[in-house]
Amino acid sequence: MRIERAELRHVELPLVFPFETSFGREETKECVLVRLYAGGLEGWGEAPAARAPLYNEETVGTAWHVLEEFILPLLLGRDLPNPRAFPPLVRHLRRHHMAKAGVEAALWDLFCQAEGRPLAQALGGTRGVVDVGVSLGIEDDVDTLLRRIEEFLGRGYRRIKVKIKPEWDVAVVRRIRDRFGAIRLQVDANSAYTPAHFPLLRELDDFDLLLIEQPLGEDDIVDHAALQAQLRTPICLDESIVTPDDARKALDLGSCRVINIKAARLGGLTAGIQTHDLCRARGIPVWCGGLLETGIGRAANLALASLPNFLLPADLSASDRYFPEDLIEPPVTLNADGTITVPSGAGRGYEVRVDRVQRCTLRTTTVAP
Ligand code: OSB
Ligand code: MG
Repeated sequence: MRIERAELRHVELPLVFPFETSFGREETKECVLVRLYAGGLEGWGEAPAARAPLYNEETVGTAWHVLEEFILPLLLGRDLPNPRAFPPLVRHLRRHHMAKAGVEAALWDLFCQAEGRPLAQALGGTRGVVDVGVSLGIEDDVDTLLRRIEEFLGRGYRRIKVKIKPEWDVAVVRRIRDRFGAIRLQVDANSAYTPAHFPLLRELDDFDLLLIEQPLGEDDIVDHAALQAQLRTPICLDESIVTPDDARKALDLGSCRVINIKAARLGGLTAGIQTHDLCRARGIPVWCGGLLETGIGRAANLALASLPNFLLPADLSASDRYFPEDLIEPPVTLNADGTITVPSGAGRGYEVRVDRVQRCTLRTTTVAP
């Protein structure tokens, strides 16, 4: 299929409530949307780089720059046999994984539409519903967080993830356990701790958490191995796993027992599948993470999360957990049993509400060959 033209959009959407992690607080969601045109079809993808380089090194600005100047010019006017031909095309461009992932997702959407098949099926998905949870940020006080958890349990979420950081950890988890008992609970530190915190992190071992996500530095699988050896609770790596080969190394070292797969962090859906396959071959469970994606990015994550080795609940919530108004239709909804149904339509399986995309666009450009 010949890729004729591309459109980039820097969008900003209000969040239903602010999201605070150990690295900062977001009141709105910003990202770059990629729209590809080919043969009368439109493919959409999301590069979930944020406004500032806090989760990783990418930003809306870097993604825009690299997409416009380097990635899209390699693609436009070209005849691609399928989306798996895209990663080799951009392999020589170092990193910028979110930018690449946005284009790859749009290509998958295009090709699946052309073939009339759902994205999940093309990726190798094997289940029609995905078990999900909700990721909740740091709040001003524990009572506010407990009220949030109660609200989301009431909506039917059956797995809760809370963000932690030094001074907002053991006591918070204890209050959650005291209040809600044996719910499925996990924590995410986004790299907020150092080896000096090992005694404190060992205290978290008493709370039967599903996992402890990325406690230490994103560049440090060595100290994570030392910590995992002291814990009963599985460590799950997020930021540290940037390529499928990083997963191999972390597993060889014993740095974690679970891996969070975000196609955007890994450079695309193909790299996500490769990481999934590698973990599956080693008996390591994975789960699908999120970056507060709009419905466009979440549709791709949902399709990926339908692969067989996604064995723990995903950070994929209903549209109304994130936005007053999502960019897709129908919105993503939660089933009564705490799952989300994988759509059966061709491509991403949701309509893009271009009118809403237009309203939240801060900047747009067209790139042509
Ligand atoms: O570390 O998983 C993370 C959001 C922004 C940046 C990092 C992370 C997150 C989340 C959100 O936890 C999960 C979701 O999209 O629901
Ligand atoms: Mg994380």
